[in-house]
Amino acid sequence: MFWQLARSRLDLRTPRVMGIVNCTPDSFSGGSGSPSDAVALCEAHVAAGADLLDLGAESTRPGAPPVDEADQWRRLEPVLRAALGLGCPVSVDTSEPGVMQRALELGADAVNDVRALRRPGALAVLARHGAAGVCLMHMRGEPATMQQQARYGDVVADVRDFLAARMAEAVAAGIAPERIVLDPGIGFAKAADHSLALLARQAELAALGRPLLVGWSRKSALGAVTGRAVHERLAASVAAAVLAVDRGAAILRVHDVAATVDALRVWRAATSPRPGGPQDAGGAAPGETIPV
Ligand code: HH2
Repeated sequence: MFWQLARSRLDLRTPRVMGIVNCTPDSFSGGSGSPSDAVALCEAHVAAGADLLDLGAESTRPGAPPVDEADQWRRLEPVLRAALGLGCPVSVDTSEPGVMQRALELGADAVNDVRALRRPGALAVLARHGAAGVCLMHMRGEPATMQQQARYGDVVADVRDFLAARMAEAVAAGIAPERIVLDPGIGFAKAADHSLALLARQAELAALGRPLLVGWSRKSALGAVTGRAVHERLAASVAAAVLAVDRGAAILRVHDVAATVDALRVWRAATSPRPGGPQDAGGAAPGETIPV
């Protein structure tokens, strides 16, 4: 299993860590301040072992105001330019086709869209950029009002059907399946129990046949379970991350890279065949990024 990105193929036989860089003043767990602060965070994430960076310029927390294309790009461009030189793939977290276009022209490896390419023109931008990756995420409505739409008969079936339909539409538009990863959208138009059901039954989403990217980091569902405020959710975030990879998630979108990388080392040590051990079948070592 791999994810085709603009400059590489990301080997997903081992789970990967995506470091969050919010170039925003108002993200739910705090923004990065100035562009130089955001670049410093990119560097810190890479030093801590991030496999990918995800740059966003518009908060999607419940109630967040929209940020237009020009303002998103003003926030993103200097950070993206620097991040692209750090030696790891960079995705841009946006739903705005104009921002996708500019980011891909500058060399971004992937687009991460919480609206799953539903804005007019978004599918066409990705179809034009032959190799760039895309993450399609489940959400209902818009961040400002999405929590009013957190009503489901069977949330897992709804999310699965939505992701299957968005993937089919993307493929029909000319986006190859190996460019796509899928995300259930933890906390997006979901009450805590909905998000927890998506973790409990994550295998039903993995059955869609594309890698799963999940973002549990500091989310409110973890606050509901632990009673802790946003910046006290590290242990809960790491626990959810490990459970998610144990149930087949391929990419973890996180704020706390170093802690997640350590937790994954323990998970891997406990679950992987050892070289020369009884289950070692030989072959290539997982975890390599293969240049295009
Ligand atoms: N969560 C957030 C933003 N983008 N993208 C994907 N694919 N999956 C997620 O779960 C996800 C996402 C919200 O987290 P954060 O970026 O930290 O906050 P904000 O949107 O307030 O900037």
